Amino acid sequence: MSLWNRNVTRVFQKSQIDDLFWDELEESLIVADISVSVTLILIEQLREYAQKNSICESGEIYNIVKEHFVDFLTVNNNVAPLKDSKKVFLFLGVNGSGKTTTLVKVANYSCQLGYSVLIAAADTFRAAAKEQLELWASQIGVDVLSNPDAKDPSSIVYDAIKSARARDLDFLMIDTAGRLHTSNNLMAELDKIYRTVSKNAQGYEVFPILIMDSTVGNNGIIQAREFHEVAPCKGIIMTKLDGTSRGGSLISITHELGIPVLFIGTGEDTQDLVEFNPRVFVEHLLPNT
Ligand SMILES: Nc1nc2c(ncn2[C@@H]2O[C@H](COP(=O)(O)OP(=O)(O)O)[C@@H](O)[C@H]2O)c(=O)[nH]1
Ligand SMILES: [Mg+2]
Repeated sequence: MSLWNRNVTRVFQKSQIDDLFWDELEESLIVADISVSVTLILIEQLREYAQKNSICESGEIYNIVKEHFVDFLTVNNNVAPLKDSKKVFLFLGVNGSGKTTTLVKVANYSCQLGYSVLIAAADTFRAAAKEQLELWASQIGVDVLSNPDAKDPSSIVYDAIKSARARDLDFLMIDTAGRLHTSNNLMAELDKIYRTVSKNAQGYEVFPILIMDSTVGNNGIIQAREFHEVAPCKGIIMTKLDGTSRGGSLISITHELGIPVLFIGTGEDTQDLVEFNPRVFVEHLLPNT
């Protein structure tokens, strides 16, 4: 049974709305990875709504919670990452969050839509990162630009942008090394990568994407804030939603930072990428029983 069923849904099994109900709801949301500040705002709005509309059945509140969640998750709904302009996508996130896998998925999806893509292997830390990328890229028929002698990922990024522009390609997708948002050196390196991209990407929109593992929990908002500060993220992709985690942390991240969720990852294959739909996501969190 998921955290959400065990906690949030259980609170609603009690039909009477009283002070204890609100306390339990508040606690259950925090346990289910909604940040404290977002939970407090939500509880206040719900209490006000219940009072104004003389609601005493918890079932009615259940549906209002869902509507609020859909609202919180609907950010810049018109951002269509794979349309309109040429882009340099920068895939960011902590180690193992799924950056490389997701990059290949997005590249594959872009190719299927008819866009031309180049991949830059700018993870100079992980042994065999380049080989992993080249193997996958060859399977989907996309070129990879790499440089085994380069120690500085910014130099690879620079060469890749030059190449994408010379070939007039639609998208450049840059794979970066995983880094902890708390590591100053690596975040400084990311800052350099981001500035190199921004300075050289004339004619391309710079599009950092934060890749987050759905099991990240409440730490997700802290991670997102730190990455967003160094390289303002235009989108989030949450991975591993095929597992038991429901990714509740996305609600506070989108609400607090205003970054839209673009896709979700639903497996380890190149095809396992789904466009994000706030309503479907919320129905999964809080199903109608
Ligand atoms: N089940 C599942 N596994 C995933 C998903 N995305 C990535 N992974 C796995 O997570 C692990 C780390 O992925 P990788 O792309 O190398 O992460 P990186 O370090 O951020 O580049 C690999 O074993 C991937 O197969 C997903 O959506 N679902
Ligand atoms: Mg990687």
